[in-house]
Amino acid sequence: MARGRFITLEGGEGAGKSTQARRLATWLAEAGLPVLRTREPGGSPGAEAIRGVLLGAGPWDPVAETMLHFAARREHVARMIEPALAAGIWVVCDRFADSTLAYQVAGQGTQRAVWDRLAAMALGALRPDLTLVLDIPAEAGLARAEARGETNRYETLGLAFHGRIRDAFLAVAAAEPGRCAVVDATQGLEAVTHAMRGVVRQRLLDR
Ligand code: Z5A
Repeated sequence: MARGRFITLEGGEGAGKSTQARRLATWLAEAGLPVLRTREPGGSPGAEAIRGVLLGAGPWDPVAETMLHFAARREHVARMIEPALAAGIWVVCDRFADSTLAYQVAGQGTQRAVWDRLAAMALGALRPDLTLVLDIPAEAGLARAEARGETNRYETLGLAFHGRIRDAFLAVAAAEPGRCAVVDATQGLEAVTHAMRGVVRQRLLDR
């Protein structure tokens, strides 16, 4: 049986990741592929419990927060993502390890070496086959998230913080063009969906 493909969606607040992850998973399922849509932090019972701690409490020491994200991720990878991929299921994940690089390393000042060590322990050789970086200026993304009405503690960290997050995602995409594709998330919903489908077709389906 062919291994499933692993697609992650990354980007700042309000970029449209959750909306587009739903659309992408539905589109792949309609094409006849078995699909698991999931999210981080969370995606398995233990990781969802850690999500509650991460979003509800704080502020955390940056290294402790980085470790909590990787603890949740390890649980998610071991119990959900790896078994799904091994069973031939395509996995669409709303945020993954690049978010820790953006939020905890670029945003909160955790050393990159800490991320490298935790990623090696939690992920082994696992890497996404494709990462779609939904790019939007921080101000516009925060405005969308605020208009939706719910906010969590990350959304209150200010424009300069969220600007660093955006730059970090763009830096990851520039450093790993084979894995990542940047999609202009300031476009309307349909245009973003269309652009993402084009990338998935070209990079994964037509090969
Ligand atoms: N975090 C971290 O620090 N480290 C990590 O390693 C990980 C995460 C994995 C999880 O929160 C938080 O955890 C996250 C980073 C941190 N920070 N925050 N906040 P979450 O899961 O609750 O939130 P999120 O991941 O940031 O998602 P979001 O704010 O909900 O944004 P989104 O998923 O990108 O957008 P959306 O929900 O699809 O859309 C937001 C609104 O915009 C909604 O009303 C849509 O209808 C609207 N929208 C979406 N696309 C468009 C377009 N194209 N045009 C117009 N309106 C649109």
